[in-house]
Amino acid sequence: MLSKDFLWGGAVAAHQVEGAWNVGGKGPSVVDVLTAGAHGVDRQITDGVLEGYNYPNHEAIDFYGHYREDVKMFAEMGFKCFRTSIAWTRIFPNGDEKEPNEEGLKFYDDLFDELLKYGIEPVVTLSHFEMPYYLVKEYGGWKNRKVIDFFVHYSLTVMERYKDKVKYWMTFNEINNQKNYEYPLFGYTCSGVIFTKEEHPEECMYQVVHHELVASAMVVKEGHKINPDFKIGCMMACVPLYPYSCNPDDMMYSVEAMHDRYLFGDVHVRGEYPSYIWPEWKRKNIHVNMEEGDAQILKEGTVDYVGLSYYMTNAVKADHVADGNGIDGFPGSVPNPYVKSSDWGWQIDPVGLRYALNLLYERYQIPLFIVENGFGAIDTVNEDGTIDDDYRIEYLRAHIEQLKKAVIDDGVDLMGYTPWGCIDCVSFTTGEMKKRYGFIYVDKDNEGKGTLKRSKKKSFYWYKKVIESKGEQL
Ligand code: P53
Repeated sequence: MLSKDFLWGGAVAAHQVEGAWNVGGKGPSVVDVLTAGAHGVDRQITDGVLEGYNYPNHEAIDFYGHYREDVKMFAEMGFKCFRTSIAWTRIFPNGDEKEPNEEGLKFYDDLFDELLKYGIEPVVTLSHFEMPYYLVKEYGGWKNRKVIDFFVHYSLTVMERYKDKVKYWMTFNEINNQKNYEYPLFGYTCSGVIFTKEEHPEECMYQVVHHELVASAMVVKEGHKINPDFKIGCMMACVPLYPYSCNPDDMMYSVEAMHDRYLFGDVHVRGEYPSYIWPEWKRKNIHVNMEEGDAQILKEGTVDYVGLSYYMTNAVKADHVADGNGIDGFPGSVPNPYVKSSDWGWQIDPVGLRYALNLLYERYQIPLFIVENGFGAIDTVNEDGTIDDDYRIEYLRAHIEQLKKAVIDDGVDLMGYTPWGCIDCVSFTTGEMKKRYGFIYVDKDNEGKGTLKRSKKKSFYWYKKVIESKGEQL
């Protein structure tokens, strides 16, 4: 059985739920210039906020105005924790100010108080695709080493402010997304840089990542001084890459391809770059500028736990390493004939979750936390207003079964489980509303129309039972 302290909950990110993009002194962030797209239609990055475009994150689901009502529903499901992020631009609208914006700080005080009122632990991501737009325009995003100082100042400001309210932190959401440097959305949202516009895109990507890894380590180190009880983690998109077959070439290629996934966590957890990266950089003529003292900082700021998102696996085939990195895949990835896919082409593989947890725990031997998992699907509202999302229940049930095996049969130290988009929110990759993950339905469509009314789906009642029974009643 899972322990009674297991952190059952749900997850969102500020920009995907809050809305109020220019309210309370908030400055624009990188997602405020992202238009709506669809499956197969890329979100555009516009040059500032322009007339005549649909920017779905500007209003999102107005969690800013509805959080009391929403938190009450999380409490009704029995959440032990709730993962969200702080919008950097509510605290530092431009990013380079010395003094924080009090109104922004106050909002998160109120939100965390509301959660704690119900005994729900806030789990907070410091940077979830929301860096200030101003830092992109004026400083070139994370290419610029100065951004390290701005981020550290922001992080320590909020850690100091919420030191008695928030215990669980994560630095950068899915820092490894940007390894897919050929797809602009990822570099832009992780780091405020469009790598394809750079002379040596891959080198530039590693340079910004180095800055982020240093910044993360500084925050871990200094954060622990603010409150030694803080648990500060990293966060990685965990997409295990299976060898397509037992052909030794496929097997070996999957090992190589996994280096690209692991690199980020390896530095976060072990405090140094792994052995495989140096020959790779040499082969590719990549030079990353590191300053004296960086190695020391990385060593001193290793994380307390690994947060991960898990949605899917991919299979890779050595003789398909042709077409570069598409949005859905990795070089050499081919459909896995043994698993089905969602309407958005994400492969559904619950056993892959147990595999992922084993991989990471064998490698790092520090606690893991599944901070995202879930099923993006189109929901239909019945005439009486109910929503029968059995497909979502089925997905989550199968994944929880596997995570239990990882904990109970394999001995993985797992802190908790927070399904993604516990309330419907704006999809990150497509900007759509119709790609829904929630236990709670929000009346809003892709065009931004709707009353924003909240209602409970069938999965709401199911998840409540799951938590009540500590994962026994699936
Ligand atoms: P949407 C790829 C693989 C796994 C997770 O995505 C990913 C991605 C895309 O980078 O992103 C996370 O909304 C991300 C969330 C996001 C969620 O997955 O496109 O941390 O912000 O909403 C789901 O369906």
